[in-house]
Amino acid sequence: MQLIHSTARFRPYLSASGGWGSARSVMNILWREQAWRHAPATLFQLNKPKGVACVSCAWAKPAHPLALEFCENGAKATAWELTALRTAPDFFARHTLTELRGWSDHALEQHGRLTHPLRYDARDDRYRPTSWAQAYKEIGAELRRLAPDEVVFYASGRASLEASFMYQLLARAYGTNNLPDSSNMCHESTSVGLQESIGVPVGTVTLDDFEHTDCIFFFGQNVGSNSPRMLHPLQAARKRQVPVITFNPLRERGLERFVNPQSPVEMLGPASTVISTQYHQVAIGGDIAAITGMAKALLEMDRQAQAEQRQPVLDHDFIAQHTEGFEAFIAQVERQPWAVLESRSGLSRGAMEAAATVYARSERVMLVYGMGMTQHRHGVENVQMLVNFLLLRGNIGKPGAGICPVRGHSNVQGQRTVGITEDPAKVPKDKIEALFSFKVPERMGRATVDTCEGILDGSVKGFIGLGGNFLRAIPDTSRMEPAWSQLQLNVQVATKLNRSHLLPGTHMWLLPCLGHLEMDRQNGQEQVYSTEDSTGFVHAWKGTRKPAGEHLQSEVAIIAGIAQATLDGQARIPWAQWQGDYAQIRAAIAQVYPQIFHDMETRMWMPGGFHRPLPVRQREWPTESGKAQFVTPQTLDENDDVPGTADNRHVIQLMTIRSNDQFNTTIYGYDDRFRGVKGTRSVVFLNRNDIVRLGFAPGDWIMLRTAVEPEVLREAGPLQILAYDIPEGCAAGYYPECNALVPLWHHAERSKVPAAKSVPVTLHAAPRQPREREVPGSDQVV
Ligand SMILES: Nc1nc2c(c(=O)[nH]1)N[C@H]1C(S)=C(S)[C@@H](COP(=O)(O)OP(=O)(O)OC[C@H]3O[C@@H](n4cnc5c(=O)[nH]c(N)nc54)[C@H](O)[C@@H]3O)O[C@H]1N2
Ligand SMILES: Nc1nc2c(c(=O)[nH]1)N[C@H]1C(S)=C(S)[C@@H](COP(=O)(O)OP(=O)(O)OC[C@H]3O[C@@H](n4cnc5c(=O)[nH]c(N)nc54)[C@H](O)[C@@H]3O)O[C@H]1N2
Ligand SMILES: [Mo]
Repeated sequence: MQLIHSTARFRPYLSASGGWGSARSVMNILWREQAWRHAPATLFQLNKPKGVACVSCAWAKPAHPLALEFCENGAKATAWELTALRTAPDFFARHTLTELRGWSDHALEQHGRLTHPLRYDARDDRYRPTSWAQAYKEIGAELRRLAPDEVVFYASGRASLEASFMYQLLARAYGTNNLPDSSNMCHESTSVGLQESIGVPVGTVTLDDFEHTDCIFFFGQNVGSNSPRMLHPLQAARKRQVPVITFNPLRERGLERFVNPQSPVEMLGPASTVISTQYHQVAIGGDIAAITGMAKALLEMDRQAQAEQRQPVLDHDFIAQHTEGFEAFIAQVERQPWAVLESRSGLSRGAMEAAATVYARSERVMLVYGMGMTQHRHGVENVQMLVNFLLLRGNIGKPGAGICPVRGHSNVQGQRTVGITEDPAKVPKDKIEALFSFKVPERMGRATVDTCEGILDGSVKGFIGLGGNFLRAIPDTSRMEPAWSQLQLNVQVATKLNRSHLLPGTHMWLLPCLGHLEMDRQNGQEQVYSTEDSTGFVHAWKGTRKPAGEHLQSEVAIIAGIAQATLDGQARIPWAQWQGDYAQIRAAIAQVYPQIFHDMETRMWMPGGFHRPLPVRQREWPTESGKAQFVTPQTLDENDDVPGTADNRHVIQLMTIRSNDQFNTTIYGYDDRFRGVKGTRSVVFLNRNDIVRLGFAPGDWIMLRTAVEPEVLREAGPLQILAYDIPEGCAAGYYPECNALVPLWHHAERSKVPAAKSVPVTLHAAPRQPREREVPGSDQVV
């Protein structure tokens, strides 16, 4: 059920991103979470060398941080974790799970931190407290009853390198490579696409590059809400007159204007920094066409320059020496008529030429991108098209240039580095086998979509979740929920209650863990842990706050507990010793991955962390042929399920996006300040011409239905229509409320990232207008 708040309001937001709006928003959440007393001290330590890891995004942590190296959303995430509110056993004595299923995502998490290990009791439909020892013993027994390939080990991208390394060893020693993770719904298109194009699965840009670049492109990434700390280096670049060229269907405020909330001069004065110097509102799924257009313009400029005996526009030496596939790519570009590129991208030829002109003038170009590129049917081609564009002028492997995927969770990139992957070929099998005396299973494991398929057909019977909110994050909600409650074993390690915990199967445990801001003592010693950020830097961190409860265990301890109860002697892994001293886990990581993690114990404390080796930065390409690859896209449409023909004009492409008041499925509140929405998430953003053409009016309540595979009814709503500045034929709605609309099979080819940014939908009048405050469980603060 949707939340309809009595004070829903829409009013365009006129201010810049950052500024007083940001400061106010931080104060509100500190107040609501009753975190006034202790959170500010933690905020001062965030993202500092020897400080505390922000639990929010994966953006880089500078060696020379600002006085306050955190953003509005990092502060919200901090307050959310350090809340004084608790969800203790007395809460579960009062509420059955049937009742809690009626609560909103916001109300569930807002109730506060989990405090006790819990086991579901079907007799009275409640969670009851249990002891850790009992929980491990019973979970171990259930795991031994199941066949290893019937169980999956999911990880959300927050767990530290230490916990992640142990977790993949647990899965593999148990006998399976079933290691789905949140990046399967996120940047897997990057991992697949970049690996093939340049030979590494990660981005090439570091913070330093922001200081040397002379042009930045942004594709499908909402910096103001989702990686706001990047606005600081971006603002510095803008002050050097570096042009920023953005491609995004929405005019996102963070990409338009910014006021640094830490600068008194900016806060008190009228000036904000203009971020984007060109803003192209590309149609959803129109980026391949837009980049093809820019490449076409560059080719024409290059020919002209050569004819006039001026310096060529393309970097022909680089292309000849370092790349393959250029001719095929160029032939494809030349075949596309401008009229087709204009209609597919939704941009004029002039707009594409204007962007190409700035690109041609710039010597060091960086390209930043996010979910607007990866979450499409052709998400992998999208990523590869970005690389093609950079290769045309040798913009990889020199200072100030490169590709910059903006990762999500704080350690999502690092998890993959230390072995969280379904593919056994991607882990150093021989080293693991020699060190830990067990055979790494050979069978390919399940990633996220395969896991969902297995839950649907019954072949996945057990689910261990190391954080996250799997059931809410995956597509096809109405098909997945009933199947989820058929699991025989479900173990969730979490800090807060969420919907994945509320549909128990036969045996279900909810295990509360320490948050990353909290002090982790083992054997009387304070433990530290480490993460890898979005730019490939590895940092050490330490939690400093008093834990939210005396019964919480660390993720490392929980993994060790389950492992010891499950594996008898199948492997020689010193679980108990590791739990007592995390430095020993790091020593093991360094033994398995010496090139990246050698001398980790000292290097991880360097200001700014240490960088993993990235040969691509020196133009060594670890691809099969040793060259970077131009990969010719097979189509101009990022989503070709519903052809854009005249009889399909009632079909609209929906992207599911984040508000400024959420972290994934964690909903802090109901305002999306930058987009002018207040007090509700039950809206759909539409172009005014589409609204009228389809026979509706702004303010009408509608249901959205998925237009592909119509024999299966997939529906979301009721949602209120909001007339918005978005290209025709495009719509936006919020994730996770709209996840029911995304068919499970509607994912990127090859990476299987759910195509959450392009769901073909149709609009239908809602059967009734929802009543105000239609929030079950509204004893909660909303
Ligand atoms: N505060 C906060 N921070 C977060 C998160 C959060 O939820 N809240 N989530 C974290 C996680 S896990 C991740 S992965 C990242 C996500 O951060 P982003 O990558 O910014 O993801 P989204 O918010 O989904 O926004 C995608 C952007 O792409 C645009 N877009 C959609 N479709 C297209 C398209 O076809 N072409 C183009 N060019 N643009 C398009 C949308 O308008 C939107 O601006 O942020 C991380 N940081
Ligand atoms: N339609 C649509 N679907 C999407 C997306 C989209 O843009 N559109 N985005 C996708 C993306 S990019 C991602 S990354 C996924 C996110 O998927 P997940 O990572 O699975 O989901 P989160 O919402 O980040 O998980 C929130 C929960 O994590 C738990 N938690 C918080 N901190 C900790 C901790 O320190 N330890 C442990 N053990 N638990 C903790 C809390 O209990 C909280 O309820 O969703 C994906 N789904
Ligand atoms: Mo993500």
